[in-house]
Amino acid sequence: IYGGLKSVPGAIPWQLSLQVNTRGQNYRHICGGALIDSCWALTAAHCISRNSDMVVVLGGLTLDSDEPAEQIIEVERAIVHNGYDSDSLSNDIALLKLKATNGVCARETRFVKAACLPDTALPYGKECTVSGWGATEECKGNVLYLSAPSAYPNTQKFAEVLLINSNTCSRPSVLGNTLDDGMICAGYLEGGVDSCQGDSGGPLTCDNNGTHVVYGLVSWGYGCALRNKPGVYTRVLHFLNWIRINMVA
Ligand code: 4AZ
Repeated sequence: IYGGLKSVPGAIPWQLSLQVNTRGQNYRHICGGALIDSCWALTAAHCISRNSDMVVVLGGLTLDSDEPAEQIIEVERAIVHNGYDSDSLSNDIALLKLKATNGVCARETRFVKAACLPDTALPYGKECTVSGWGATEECKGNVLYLSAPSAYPNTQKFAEVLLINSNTCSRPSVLGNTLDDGMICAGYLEGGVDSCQGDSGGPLTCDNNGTHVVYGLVSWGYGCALRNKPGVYTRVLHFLNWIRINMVA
């Protein structure tokens, strides 16, 4: 997260860290994700690599220490959208089925709680929250570096970003004709605040009359926080049927 602030415990209880263990090493953070039900989470398709042993860490604020509120749950199965295209990043969505222990997956606490799915389109210009452990801007002296170089934080961050009209986002001077109906832009055309590498799959949450809905998933961008290059998110509303069908399967 570029710009923004450190999160506080319990503020974003649906945020998870997706961690993989390749070749028997320690689990390491690769992406974010959003808990949507006790046994189900959403992430980006581009976060899923085959044959890797994955866990989700819920309720934790820091990556390097075990916290009492943490729940570490194995991923039983990842369901990647069959229309996912790694070149265009179309349909960049995956469901994670969590493994139950004694019939329970995530236990609801002050620090772990599922977000709702959206049921309606929200207006452009609306302020929503993006969060994760992705790359941060780096300050050197009085110079703020955007896009690169970057540092990875140990503590989760969040930032407020604005939903941006797709017509605006598709202008040649912005992202051009790289967007499809399953994507939504959010951020600031002036730059400075954005999601970045390592935030992928994590939630863009909006308040809809007091209900927190996962409106987007961090998907891609041209650099991070650059002028005229807002972040691109998977438009969760576009995938409701896919989510519902695959959560029963
Ligand atoms: C990435 O590389 C990435 N500014 C994710 C999000 C954004 C840029 C890059 C959005 O995973």
